[in-house]
Parts: sequence; structure tokens; C-alpha cells
Amino acid sequence: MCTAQWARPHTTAQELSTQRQVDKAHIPTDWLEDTSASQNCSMGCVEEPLRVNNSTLDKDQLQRDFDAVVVKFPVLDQYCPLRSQKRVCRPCPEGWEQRNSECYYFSTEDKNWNDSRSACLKQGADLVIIETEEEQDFIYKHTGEDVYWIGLSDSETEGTWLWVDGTPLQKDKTFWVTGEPDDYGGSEDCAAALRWRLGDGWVDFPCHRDWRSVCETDALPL
Ligand SMILES: [Ca+2]
Ligand SMILES: [Ca+2]
Repeated sequence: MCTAQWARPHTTAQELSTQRQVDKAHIPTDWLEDTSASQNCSMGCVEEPLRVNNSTLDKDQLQRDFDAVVVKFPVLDQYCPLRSQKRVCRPCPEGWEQRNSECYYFSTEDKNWNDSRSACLKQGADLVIIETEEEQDFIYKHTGEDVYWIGLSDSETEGTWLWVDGTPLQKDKTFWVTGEPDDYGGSEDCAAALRWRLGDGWVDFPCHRDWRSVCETDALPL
């Protein structure tokens, strides 16, 4: 509901006078003059009244509200870390790599595919979806000799490879190592990227294997 911030519809003349004395140094006069119950919300009007304490915004309450938001959304601290009592936001969290409008995290811990995905999700990301050769090349510049889980699996239906967003793998955009995926032993349903002696590419492995992983998320449009 639209509510006037400073001059409520039922404000009495005395209340308004007292409020004006207290607030006159801080509040535009025209806000105080407007006592219309049906005023336009575009000026001097907010969806909900801001907390006011002796004519100034209650900074302590605002800080508590902000701290609660940070607890609820820990990625805020990653994107907008506090430095010298000032928050400065950047496109990607610290320790992530930016490519175009995407951020990538190359993990340093080995986990199985599901736990790797959970770790990405906790950071507001997901396992990487590789859509172009350029993206593939970018990833290999950061992976060294280790094996990295990517966001591709055929756990639901053998042979039907899906990205973590549900998109089917396009046959003309694959980077499998020759001979893969082979579903070796009938239990290889998760894809990993690795540098292979016969060429870089993807290999299917059992999902319970512990490998590193690549997370991907959108960069902030700063
Ligand atoms: Ca498989
Ligand atoms: Ca395989």
C-alpha cells in the first residue's frame, strides 16, 4: 500500500508543526505540505515508511537489516567485500575468473559429482555448462593436469546427456575424448574435463569418483 513517508493523511496541524520543527533541517518542505491521502507515490512516498528516529534514519536498524541480508545471502560478501569500512562490488567474487559475462571457479578440493554440484550451488553458481570451443579453451587454460567435473551427466537416462540446467547436449557441440563416453562397466554417468595425452576433452566417469570441479555463474553487470 502506498503510504506517505512524512505527512500522513491524518496528521494534525500540531503534529505537523512539531514534526516540521524537528525535521526542518532534513526534509524537503514540499513533502511536509502534501497531506493528500491519494498522493502519487512517485515523490515523497514509499511502499512502506522508512524507520525514523529523531529525524534521522535509524542507522543501527539499517545495519542490522543489512547484516541479516548478508547472512541470508552470503554471496553478497563475495561480490561486495568490506574494505576499509566501504563495500565495493565487482563482477566476480574474489578467487573466480571472469570470461565475458560469466564467472568461473576452479575448485582445489576433490569431491564426487553431487557434492561438487552442491558446493557450486552454495556459492550461487552451478557446475559449468560448456557451450563453445572458446569456453572450452578458456577452461583448459585454468585446469592444468587435474580432472574437473563439469555440469553434464546421463544419470537419468543412459546415453541421454543433459546439462545441469536440463538442456540436452547438442551433438555438434561436444568435446569428448576419442572413444568416450563409453559407460565403462555400465556405471559411468558423469562427465569430467581433463587434459589427455591424445588431446584435451571430456570423459565419462562413475559419479562417485572424487575430482575437482568447475563452477559457473553470471557476472554482475557493473
Ligand atoms: Ca553413462
Ligand atoms: Ca568413460
